[in-house]
Amino acid sequence: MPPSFESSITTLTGTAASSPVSEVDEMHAAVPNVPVISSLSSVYSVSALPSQEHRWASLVASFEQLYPNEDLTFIARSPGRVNLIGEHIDYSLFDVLPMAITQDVLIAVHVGATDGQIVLNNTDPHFPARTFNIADLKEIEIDATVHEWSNYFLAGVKGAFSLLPSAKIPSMHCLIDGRIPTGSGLSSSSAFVCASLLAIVTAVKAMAPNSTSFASAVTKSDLVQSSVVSERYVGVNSGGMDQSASVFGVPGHALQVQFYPALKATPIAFQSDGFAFVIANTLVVADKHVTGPIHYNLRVVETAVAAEILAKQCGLGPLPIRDGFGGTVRGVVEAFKARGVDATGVMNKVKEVFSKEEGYTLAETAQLLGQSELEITKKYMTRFPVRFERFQFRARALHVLEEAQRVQKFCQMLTHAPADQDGADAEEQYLRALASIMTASHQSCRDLFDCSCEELDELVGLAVANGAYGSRLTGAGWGGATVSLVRKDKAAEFVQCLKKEYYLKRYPEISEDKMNDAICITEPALGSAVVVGNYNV
Ligand code: NG1
Repeated sequence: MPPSFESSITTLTGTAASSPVSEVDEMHAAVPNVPVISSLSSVYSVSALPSQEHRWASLVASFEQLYPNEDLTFIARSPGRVNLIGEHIDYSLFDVLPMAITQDVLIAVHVGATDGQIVLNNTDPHFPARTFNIADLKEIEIDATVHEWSNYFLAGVKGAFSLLPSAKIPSMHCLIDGRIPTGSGLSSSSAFVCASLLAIVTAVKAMAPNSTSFASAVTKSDLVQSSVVSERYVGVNSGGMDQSASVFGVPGHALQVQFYPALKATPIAFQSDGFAFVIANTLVVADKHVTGPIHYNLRVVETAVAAEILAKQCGLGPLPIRDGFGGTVRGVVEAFKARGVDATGVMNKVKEVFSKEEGYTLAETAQLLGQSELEITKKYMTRFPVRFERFQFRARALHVLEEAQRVQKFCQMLTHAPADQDGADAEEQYLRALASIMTASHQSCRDLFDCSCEELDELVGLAVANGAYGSRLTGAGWGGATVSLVRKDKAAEFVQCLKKEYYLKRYPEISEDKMNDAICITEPALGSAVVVGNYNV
């Protein structure tokens, strides 16, 4: 098994790292850097390579056409992710199990023009070109209320300045090519922020005096931690799963990402060859930057405030806080554990403290917390505003606790697949057991966390009816994609069935290309990388 990558959690629970890159390198001498790669075959799997070679060649050709007098210095890449299990628990600091996928964001960069500008072009014509003066960047404000594509790059700029406070960002002329559908639950936004931050740090490093290579531009853990903090500038009170998966991804492995007591990503190899994961996009765009106040950001508030109330009502004392924001359910579990109360005991406490199944008004919340409504609003709902009638503390906390247990069980099972000699029956039972955990996760997301939607439920139902062992929404939900566990030898047939029964029924005009983008058999892929040199093979 490849080693796990560990680093201090301080920047996830505090502000972004603030050490110059040389110090960062020394500090993390034992922590792997983002790789610098010279060949596409190190980035993509054999099956993905032909179409990726074509895509990269066309990106390079477009770059040369756009900037005819400028060399392509490097291409920064960060992939999306699919989460196998562990939904909406990263911001409560519980483990999750995502894997990086082939679909990614590429930023082709020329470094070293003398115009003092960052020029951003996008291969997608929906995203018009943008230019920024480098002199303005340090003070630049990101208006999170405006949905503007370049905000994600600017979030990367913020991250670069927090990582390298005295960095001199050089002129960068960029062409961006993103292949993760937005709002699909596959983390296009985090991949873009990670790729942007990586591109900027790599450019700074490339232009630094005495720089001889691109190596050691940034450690993986610094890239993750700064990206998490940076993405919050775009208006989402983000957890850390997406950035961890995007950066730490290992081909052929899922990643058990831990946030407590320190950020750690442990690759888990799939022990059985008999199954595959299929991602199917509902094509319902889940735009959490728009719906944050009633969906994602509200859930972050509900779970944090639920934790604070539990601590107060059960006399647990002050909880360690995440990001200056509030306590976490993980903090509650740890405090109870120290008092000899196990997970079932904690669930009983949740039911006892939050006995009102209909939820809690702000006034009732204030009473439970012993704080004024104004104090609560200021602390939890000002930087990331939310709208609600009643907080659903009981259902949210129960989902978090149960989902955390499902992740542990799923990880244990992944590492203990039946051996070949155990026979086909044993494997069948194994796959069924794995999948039942996924199905329970979907039910909990639907019923307790209320983050599913009609189309997700329909796709999950169709998946199971068409032979998937199990299926669930992946990512934030409210639209986006599902992930299904299927037999490898049945995966292609399964994809055809869903095309017929979901896509062609709901979207009769849909093209074959669009369907192929929407549903695919996925493989765990490499995380972030800088590619320099040969962009063709
Ligand atoms: P997506 O699917 O990218 O919206 C979001 C969060 C994750 C995690 C999941 C739910 C961000 C950038 N991503 O993912 O951290 O909380 O929802 O499990 O906020």
